[in-house]
Amino acid sequence: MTMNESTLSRRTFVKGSLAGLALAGAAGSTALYGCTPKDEQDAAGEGTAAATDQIAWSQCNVNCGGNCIFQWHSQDGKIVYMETDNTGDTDLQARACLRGRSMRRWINSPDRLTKPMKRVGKRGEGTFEEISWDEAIDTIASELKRVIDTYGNEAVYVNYATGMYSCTGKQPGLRLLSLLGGYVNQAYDYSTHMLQAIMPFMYGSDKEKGSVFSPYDAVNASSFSEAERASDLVVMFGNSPAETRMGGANAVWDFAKVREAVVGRGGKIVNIDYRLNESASGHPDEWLPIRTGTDAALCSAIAHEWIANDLVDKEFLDTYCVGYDEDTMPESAKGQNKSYKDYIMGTGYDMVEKTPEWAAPITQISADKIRELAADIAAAEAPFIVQGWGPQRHTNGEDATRAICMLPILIGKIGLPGTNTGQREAEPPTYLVGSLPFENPVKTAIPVYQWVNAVDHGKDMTATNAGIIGADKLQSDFKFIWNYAGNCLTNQHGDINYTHEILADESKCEFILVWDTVMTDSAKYADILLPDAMRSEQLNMQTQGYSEYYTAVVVGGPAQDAPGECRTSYDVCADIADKFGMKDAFTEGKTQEDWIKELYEAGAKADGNMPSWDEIKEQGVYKRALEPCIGLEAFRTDPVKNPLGTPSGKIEIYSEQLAEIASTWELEEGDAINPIPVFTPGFQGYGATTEEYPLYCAGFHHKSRTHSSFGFIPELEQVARQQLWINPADAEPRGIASGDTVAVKSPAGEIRIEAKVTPRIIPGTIGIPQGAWHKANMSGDRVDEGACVNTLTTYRPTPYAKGNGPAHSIIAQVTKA
Ligand SMILES: Nc1nc2c(c(=O)[nH]1)N[C@H]1C(S)=C(S)[C@@H](COP(=O)(O)OP(=O)(O)OC[C@H]3O[C@@H](n4cnc5c(=O)[nH]c(N)nc54)[C@H](O)[C@@H]3O)O[C@H]1N2
Ligand SMILES: Nc1nc2c(c(=O)[nH]1)N[C@H]1C(S)=C(S)[C@@H](COP(=O)(O)OP(=O)(O)OC[C@H]3O[C@@H](n4cnc5c(=O)[nH]c(N)nc54)[C@H](O)[C@@H]3O)O[C@H]1N2
Ligand code: SF4
Ligand SMILES: [Mo]
Repeated sequence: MTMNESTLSRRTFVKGSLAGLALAGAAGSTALYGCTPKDEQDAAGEGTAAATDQIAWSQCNVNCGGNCIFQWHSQDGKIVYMETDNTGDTDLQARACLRGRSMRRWINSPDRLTKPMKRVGKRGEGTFEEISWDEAIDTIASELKRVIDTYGNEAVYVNYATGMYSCTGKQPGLRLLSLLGGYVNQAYDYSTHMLQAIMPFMYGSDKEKGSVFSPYDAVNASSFSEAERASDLVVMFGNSPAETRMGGANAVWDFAKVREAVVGRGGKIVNIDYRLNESASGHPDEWLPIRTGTDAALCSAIAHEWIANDLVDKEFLDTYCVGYDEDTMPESAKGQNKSYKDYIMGTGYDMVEKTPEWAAPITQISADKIRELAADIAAAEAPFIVQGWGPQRHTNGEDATRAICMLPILIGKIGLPGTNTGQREAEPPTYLVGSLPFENPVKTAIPVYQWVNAVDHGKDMTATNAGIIGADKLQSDFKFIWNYAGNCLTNQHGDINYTHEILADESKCEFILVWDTVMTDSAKYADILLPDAMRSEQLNMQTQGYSEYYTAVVVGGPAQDAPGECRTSYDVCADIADKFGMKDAFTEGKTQEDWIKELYEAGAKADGNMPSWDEIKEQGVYKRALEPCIGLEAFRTDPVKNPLGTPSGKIEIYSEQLAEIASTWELEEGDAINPIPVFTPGFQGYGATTEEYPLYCAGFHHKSRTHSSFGFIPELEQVARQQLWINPADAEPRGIASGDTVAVKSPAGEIRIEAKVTPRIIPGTIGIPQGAWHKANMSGDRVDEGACVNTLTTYRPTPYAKGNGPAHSIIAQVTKA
């Protein structure tokens, strides 16, 4: 399809759309960012260029979750500028952030991949030769066939890759591979790995018995809009919507309203983070600095304070929970001092009393301050305790994430107006449309972070030594990796230097297919590298799944034709299927447009209010508001009628299942799985610093990129630079000033980065924005001039989740370079 077939002229658009363009001009935000050519600023569409100006709707489909709306303006088949959402109620406008608004620079970048390529140098070296689509498709098909025939379908793995959320994003590949017998599945994700694995033991995940835990639902967490409605104290643990939910209809917008409402009614916001993040920026009084990786120690001390002062809600704990104290311990653990209260009061587990004085040197928060926070939370009518995913992306993440949830549990502030369960604010997955269907015949799954081990020694990996799910063990090492729209082969995975060794060895993984739009670090490891048409260069549809008070579907495009020989993955996968005689099974006789229409119409039928296909193609956007929600409200109202999906149907502070796993799994030395949420330092966590690596180091999600996406756009880098956050107390003795280039070294590798000396970070911990592009000579010194934090992370999956905890748990040294 060329753009002319489906794009609308501006005049048609003005007539047919729900909201006129008058609002667009009023917003003026494109002009603010310098994207609107002067002669294009006529808001009503009556300007000189109107006759040739074409509008196409599309979306930002990167994985920040925002799915903000693009309104492309093209002339003569070429995008000239972009506006964002200006339709309907201003509260429901999915306005793109600066990254989204720079999408034109990505789409029209001279760095775009435009032709299929095959590797000619060593794997990882990045030397390629252009080939024809025929050769690329032949090679992929024959390698797939060879690997499946030789090793079986469990040798095929689709790598974690989040660069393209669209109803036709990665699905064509998954549908193709499913038709060919399948591939090994992923359990959990890089976002919520430790949380997603461990939380079901506490809040339950069994459909037969009750609800199924998800970090992305409106059942286990309350929405920010609920905090806005009724909370008088918001306590945030490692949660920064101003950095991680930046879009116009995203949590940052709602959080602004939360602050206004909560502070307005005399309440407070407390933002617990190792750095003064952007959400607390401008409100430094809200910041409570904590040493990275020690939230569980803080929460334990708060628990101690409440127990010592008789502030816990014993009735709630007895009725709704298992394992707070001896009264509700399961039979198997009774009389052994294994309860949570025993742990806190020093009569069980490590026999150490978790007083504020105990926690102070661990957390770097004074005992007085801990007592003050404990008193504030206890005094609040409706405390809204919420965690981002930073605290769980640590090597002790399984314990840290549950420890935070203990706060609302201990005082029974769950399922009530204005409260939250300790989870991240709700992101109700209200999907208005589905995506290209497929069913993978292989049921085996690996914890997603385990894939490098599966390449190296998959056949040795079992349920009890590697967390394999759905089977006792893996049948094969991974021999074929399919990597579509992801940079997790290296850049976004852990320990790039180690992963390089594994991937560069062609006797291990025998074939790597990468599909991207630019030459990323992961792309350098491709055997065949395919150039993808971007979503704004094809008909695109995606539903909003993350915003908490709004959902939408966007249909539109292309805004311009894709450059060079870029094709849609749907068409390419159909051609690969053809080599197996399965083209008809793959397409069912439908084009991509046919599928999108079918999926849209199925969604429209279910919703009732959605416009017709013809109308949505004209109007581009359909959206509707969602109501505030209270996590675990039904359970709170009637725990017998609405039990949780745990074995007991209650909140399991002590999990018998976890105790069983702890006693049967084979764990690495130093690893522990704990049936109750305790403070464990974790690998390269508290107490692990040495003379060689005297600092703690953590990453954070950065506003100038979405992971590594947008990382090559210089204008964005200029706005929010890749800098090492270091406190003056750590910088001064090292002779480091802001702007200096410094070397950061960890046990895994070394980077170069510019220093930002700032009191916005706690002393003793340094911070590095994650997602910068790895740039090192891998056959030389391997020093990473791009400052990718994964040059510094050590590949050691966490004890139970086998997850990416080391992403934020690093020890390091900094010196002037
Ligand atoms: N701009 C932007 N937005 C994004 C993304 C992006 O790359 N860029 N990525 C998106 C994706 S896929 C995801 S999963 C989410 C990620 O969302 P999160 O996982 O919540 O983001 P992080 O930045 O890792 O962590 C949130 C905060 O926790 C802090 N933190 C780290 N360790 C600790 C700790 O031990 N204790 C405490 N109290 N705080 C800690 C960090 O400083 C940070 O401010 O963001 C999404 N949004
Ligand atoms: N140390 C550390 N590591 C981390 C994290 C951390 O906090 N610390 N965060 C982790 C998290 S939460 C996540 S979700 C992962 C994310 O890691 P990834 O899923 O790898 O995300 P991106 O880095 O955004 O890579 C997306 C890729 O998709 C490509 N892409 C974009 N659009 C298209 C398209 O239309 N077609 C194709 N074919 N390609 C496209 C982009 O160019 C980019 O290379 O990173 C994880 N890694
Ligand atoms: S990066 Fe995220 S917040 Fe920014 S425009 Fe894209 S979807 Fe929206
Ligand atoms: Mo993520």
